Amino acid sequence: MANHLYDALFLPHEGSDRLLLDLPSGQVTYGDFLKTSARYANAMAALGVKPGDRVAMQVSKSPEALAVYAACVRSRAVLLPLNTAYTAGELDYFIGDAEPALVLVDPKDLASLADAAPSVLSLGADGSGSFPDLAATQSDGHSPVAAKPDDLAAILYTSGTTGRSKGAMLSHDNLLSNTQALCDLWQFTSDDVLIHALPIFHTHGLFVAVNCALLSNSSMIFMAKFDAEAVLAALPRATAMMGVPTFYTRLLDTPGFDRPACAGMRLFVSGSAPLLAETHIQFEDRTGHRILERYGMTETNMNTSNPYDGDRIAGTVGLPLPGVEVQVCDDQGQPIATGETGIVEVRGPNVFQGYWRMPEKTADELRPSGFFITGDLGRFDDNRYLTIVGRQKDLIIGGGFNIYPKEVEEALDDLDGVLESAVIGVPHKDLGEGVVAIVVAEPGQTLSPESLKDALVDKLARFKQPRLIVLVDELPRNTMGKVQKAALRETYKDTFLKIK
Ligand code: MLC
Ligand code: AMP
Repeated sequence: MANHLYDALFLPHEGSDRLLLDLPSGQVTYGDFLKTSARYANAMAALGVKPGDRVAMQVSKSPEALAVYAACVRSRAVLLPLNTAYTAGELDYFIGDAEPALVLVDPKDLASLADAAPSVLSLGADGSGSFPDLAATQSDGHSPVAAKPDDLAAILYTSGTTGRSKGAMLSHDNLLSNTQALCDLWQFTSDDVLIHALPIFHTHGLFVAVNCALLSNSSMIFMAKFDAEAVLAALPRATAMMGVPTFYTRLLDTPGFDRPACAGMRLFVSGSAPLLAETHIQFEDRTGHRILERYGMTETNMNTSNPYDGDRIAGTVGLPLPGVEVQVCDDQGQPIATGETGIVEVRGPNVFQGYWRMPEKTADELRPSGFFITGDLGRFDDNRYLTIVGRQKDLIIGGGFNIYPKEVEEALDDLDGVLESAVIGVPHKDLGEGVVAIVVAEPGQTLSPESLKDALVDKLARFKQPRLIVLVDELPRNTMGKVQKAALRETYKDTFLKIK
């Protein structure tokens, strides 16, 4: 029986003794990885997980966590990977909304989440836990469940400008078609060794990086998290790396990161946030490599990329990927002239199936013609290179993680003594953008930035918490009464430029 994604990404590797994962603690071959995934798929079936059911996972990055992805694909279950930084409160929402049949958590969280779903089991960073224990009793033979191109493979939650987070539904073919385009364009082959230092709960680390390695039969140096020294030490064994801009600025700050260190590398890819042209130039001066910048998002996978052969133009995100249509439009969705700035819209086999159980939100952002309204502002040059010039959506990107000001403002406004707040992103030397909150106290109330920071600890993931909280008497507003965020961004623009 055909399983669209499994047959392309995993099946060719069954029984293979080729290296898939190179870890500080040892090595994992493709064949062994797939046997683990078969045991996991059998364990899921034993727990009553059926095709189409959701499997949520908030666990540390490990080979076993990656095997859960493969097990979901072969079971036609829908993977719901969750950022390890999310607090219990944030997790409640995702689990309530997605109604997973199985939730996998870190062993330390097992007791508090025991009732969150029909089955809640643990999976630790070292591969131990009640889920692997159950899987150890299962057979390592498993026949993949049939899956069509449009069947769902994953739901990835992305925050919204207003209201609740939305689950972007990605099909088997959304993932496979994009992987095929990227592997081809970036010329991945079985000679490649990819440095994998990204988290595996987002599109970049899970789908762009892992799927490219799987499709090309290459190996990954699989790191629990990004650490510039560890990457430097791994470079002589590697050929390629994918990262967010912070990876590259941190590498440039690392002694010994130079041309000889990068001699065996053929490709550095950057994405998820804007790479400064200045970083691109500094990187080339230091290493001789031109970083290849590409542009994507959770709902669409990857949309554009600078070429592998040909001009990689600093400050641009390159050309539309083969098979992907990109247009720059006015508010009505009408394409505008080359050189003019408008809203980027995208159509193609990469574009998601809609937001989980949110037909209205889906209709707001996905046109009947199939074009997805990204909310990014861009402009084409005469050679069809796209430059992202800003965002129409009110979004902050810190270290490649998205932070929606509205969510932070709501958390602040809920606190005792807070009248209102405005949250902005300003340039940050290390993370690209850092979060600043400007807060007004209720009349007669005395607040301190420290007490507000403390009060947010259990409400928001650490990466969303403001780095600076400023108390003011009133927020600047225009004549319409709207908070002037541009003025606030100007006032606080230098806050994080000196510190790291
Ligand atoms: C960590 N911190 C962050 C943060 N990451 N704060 C804001 N934004 C972030 N992204 C906090 C930590 O909690 C800590 O807080 C402090 O910053 C310093 O931590 P650190 O140890 O220096 O950070 P580190 O753990 O090294 O993480 C930085 C990072 C990481 C850049 C390596 O954030 C990362 O791996 N980012 C990748 C994100 C990603 O994969 N995005 C892809 C999305 S998909 P304190 O104060 O407690 O010490 C997508 C689509 C596409 O966008 O196009 O790809
Ligand atoms: P996410 O919703 O986490 O998938 O983040 C997607 C957003 O990241 C996009 O809508 C863009 O705003 C931004 N993004 C991704 N890649 C780039 C890039 N190369 N340059 C600028 N912005 C980017």
